[in-house]
Amino acid sequence: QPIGIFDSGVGGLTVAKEIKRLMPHEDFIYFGDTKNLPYGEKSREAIIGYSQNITNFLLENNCKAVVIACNSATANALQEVKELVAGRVPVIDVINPVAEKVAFEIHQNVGVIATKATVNSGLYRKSIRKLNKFINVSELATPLLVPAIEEGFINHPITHAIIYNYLSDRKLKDIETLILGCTHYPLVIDEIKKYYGSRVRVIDSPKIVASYLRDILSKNNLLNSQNSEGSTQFYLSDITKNFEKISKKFFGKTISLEHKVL
Ligand code: DGN
Repeated sequence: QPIGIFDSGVGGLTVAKEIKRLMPHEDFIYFGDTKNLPYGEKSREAIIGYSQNITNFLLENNCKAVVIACNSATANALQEVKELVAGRVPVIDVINPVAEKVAFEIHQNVGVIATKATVNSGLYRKSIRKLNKFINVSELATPLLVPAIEEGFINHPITHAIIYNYLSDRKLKDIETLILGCTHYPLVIDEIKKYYGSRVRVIDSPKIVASYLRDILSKNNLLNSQNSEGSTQFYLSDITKNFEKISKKFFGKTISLEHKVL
């Protein structure tokens, strides 16, 4: 049985890649909702609807776990996705595993950069402070980053300028740790790290989510045997040049993309 992973576009690939690296014997179905992207700018109702449709598709395809590899979908639709799944398979999101880790580390001021949809939900702040109320959490919406990344402007002066502009915001002045609260952002993690040098620790969320997923699958006896080959199937609601370009960078030249409108 495959593991189902979804995002609005290429962002979830940063999570999928880590999951695949950690669990090479697993089969995957990746759904990129490129037709409805960007989720970060959409209403809560719209995000809930997209997430439910994709979850139904993953369940119809017999997935043994659903990974919401999108912060905007987690922040707005986690509860609804869980209700739809109704305990049939585990649902893994990208915010809670990170909040659980960060809440018990030594630092006082944590920053989060994310889309508007994620920042408006305040879910990072709530999840971290529920576990440790001595940590201050400052969340900043950085909406120009997703379109810049989707355009393929990686290691590009435009993205560089956007990053410098956002990270110099007063809200992030005293932070010791920065969470990349959008699955697209690890694609520009080197540029973000360059801004801070060693002053601020930048959290690699996909790694945390991947190991969280492995623990859950292992606890539920759901991991494939070490002999199985492992496969990945990609479905997109709109096949875009940009997805083709970035996904090839991640998964090599051979991947095939299937068009699927839900
Ligand atoms: N990758 C999504 C996230 O983690 O929030 C956002 C992408 C988007 O659609 N704006």
